Amino acid sequence: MPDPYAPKKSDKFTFGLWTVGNPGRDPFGDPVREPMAPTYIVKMLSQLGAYGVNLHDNDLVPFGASAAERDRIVREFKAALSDHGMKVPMATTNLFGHPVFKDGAFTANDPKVRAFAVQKTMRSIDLGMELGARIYVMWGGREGVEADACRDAREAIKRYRDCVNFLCDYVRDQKYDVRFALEAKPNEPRSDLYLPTTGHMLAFIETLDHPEMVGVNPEVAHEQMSGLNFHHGIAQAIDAGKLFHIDLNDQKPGRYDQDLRFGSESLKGMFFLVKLLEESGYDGPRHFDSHAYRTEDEAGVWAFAHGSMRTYNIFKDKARRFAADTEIQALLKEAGASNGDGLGAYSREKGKQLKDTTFDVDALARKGLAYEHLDQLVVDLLLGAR
Ligand code: GCO
Ligand code: MN
Ligand code: MN
Repeated sequence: MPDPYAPKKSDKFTFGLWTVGNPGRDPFGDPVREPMAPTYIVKMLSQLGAYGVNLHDNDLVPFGASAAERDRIVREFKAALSDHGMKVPMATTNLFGHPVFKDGAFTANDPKVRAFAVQKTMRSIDLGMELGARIYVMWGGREGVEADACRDAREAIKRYRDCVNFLCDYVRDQKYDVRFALEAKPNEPRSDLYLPTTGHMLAFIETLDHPEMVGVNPEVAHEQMSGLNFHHGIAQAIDAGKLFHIDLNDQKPGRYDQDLRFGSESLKGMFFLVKLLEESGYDGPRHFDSHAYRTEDEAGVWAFAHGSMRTYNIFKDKARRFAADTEIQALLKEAGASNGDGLGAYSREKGKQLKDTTFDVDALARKGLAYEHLDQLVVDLLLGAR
């Protein structure tokens, strides 16, 4: 019998080159795995059923490569994409690896560093366009501080805005068909990062010159580092029409950015996330921004990649079962889960009527909501006891 959870191209699963290509270096230890060529990653991921790969400029073209070298690398990479039927839906810029970015990129105090960061991003957007990307992610890797004395935080926000506005105009001028997705993170690698959550990003976007070109790329681990409920943030991004991309992984609370395999820790939270994505009609890539444990060899990396996609598909199936489960649905109906009856628009008459209405608040307060039972049914469903 074919595996019902096997990943398929139509599932739109993508991985960063930097994710499966992560050699397992950490602040305390050296790499434990050999580097993998991007063309090899493309082949292997395609065989596993992935739809595409995403990249930072320097995941593909080394920092400082000559124009001729760049063109050769890109040519070979494009050939691999076409040989293996793989897409590059998203591209991004590495604005954190080189020491020049030690004080940040768009927010750095030195205007030459800010200008270099914008130049690097423009070139990296060109590369993304050449590879067919339609989403451009901006993650402010080192846009933050250890010493808050170094600048007024309002100045940092203003600098970040100026750079994003400049890049939006660049893209418009080039007539590139691409949208930007901003990724928030509260800390790491800096002590504190500016624009730390998806909510901050959503508010910031409205202050841009072209807010319609810019949305968000929320990451599970980043919001969980802040102690937030990830799927609530996603619901708000969807509600605002701003969920342009998503970084799936997992995270234990109160730790460094662990980038764990999707769904390996927060079973219930990730179930509700997948349910939301699937039921909302989100049709963007399901991108995994995570990596295999440092204990793994190459076989472990592919087990990690396969497991990420498989878990997503299991949750998708569980979401279908949740919707088809008559007991769960009856409880939801009883609880008024979809009852959106509201007051409607204000009128003086309606306001007066409402003020004069008498509510039996004790009766309302007495009513049990049966959420314990409902939640247990979800647990049963997730644990396979239903
Ligand atoms: C991290 C980030 C990055 C970004 C990537 C794309 O915490 O390291 O999540 O992986 O998503 O750089 O911009
Ligand atoms: Mn990410
Ligand atoms: Mn991350």
